[in-house]
Amino acid sequence: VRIEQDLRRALYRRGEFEVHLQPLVDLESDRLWGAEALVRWRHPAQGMLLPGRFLSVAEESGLIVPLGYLVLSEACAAAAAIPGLVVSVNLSPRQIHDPGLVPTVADNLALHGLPAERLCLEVTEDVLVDDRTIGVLEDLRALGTRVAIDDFGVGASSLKQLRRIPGALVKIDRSFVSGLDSDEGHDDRVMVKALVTVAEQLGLEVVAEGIERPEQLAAVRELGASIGQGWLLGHPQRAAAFVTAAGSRP
Ligand code: G
Ligand code: G
Ligand code: MN
Ligand code: NA
Repeated sequence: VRIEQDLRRALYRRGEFEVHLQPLVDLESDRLWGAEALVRWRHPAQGMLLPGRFLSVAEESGLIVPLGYLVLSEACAAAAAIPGLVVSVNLSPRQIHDPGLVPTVADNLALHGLPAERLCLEVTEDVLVDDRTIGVLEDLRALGTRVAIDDFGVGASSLKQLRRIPGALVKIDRSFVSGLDSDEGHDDRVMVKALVTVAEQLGLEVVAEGIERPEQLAAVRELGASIGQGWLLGHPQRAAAFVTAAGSRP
């Protein structure tokens, strides 16, 4: 209850939440393709809190809905300031089921003058087993936004679900990427290769997450992932700093 009150105050009275952006890099051209929006809580006493510390409370209390709209708005504003950039925003189950989601996405695109294809919405594969979610994703795609399946390969869905979301980006969970450069990485290589093959057949793009070392980058490239994300390619940083840095990128 205390953290919930804290959260409410931080959101409505103190403006303590901020959006950080982490680069998504086109692995063919090495150019900046997009950025994932990651929320942080600049807590006055506890310093910078990562989502692991407050997301479950936000989700259970429903505060994730207004917090999510704040993230959406800041993410769209940042993307609109960087020519061609795609911004990717995470959606929790509660957000997906909020009746205001689709109209609010449409409002934000209009308000920030952001073309719909430059907004991507990330859901985890677990929510794909729910028909209601698929309906919402179809409505979002009808607006023209992109959809990404986050943390793919570790959840409760199956490869079969991928057919239900044409055009999606598939973000391979970082647990598959972490072992790619080790001697024991054979199974992970097999798995990533298989995912890329399935994705290609279905017309989906593959994003490799959690790239920390050059050997992992080389491996995901060779295995055919088209977009990369991870500390090697860039850490999350405050949206304003990201926008400034992107302006001076080659
Ligand atoms: O950096 P990291 O600790 O930021 O993120 C941890 C988790 O929090 C990720 O799984 C990510 O999907 C989730 N997350 C980060 N930002 C948001 C957000 O704005 N909304 C939702 N629903 N989840 C987020
Ligand atoms: O939404 P998702 O769970 O994919 O959120 C991405 C999470 O992964 C965030 O917590 C982000 O900070 C984290 N992350 C991003 N790049 C790396 C990386 O290279 N290594 C690790 N361990 N975590 C990363
Ligand atoms: Mn994500
Ligand atoms: Na992820």
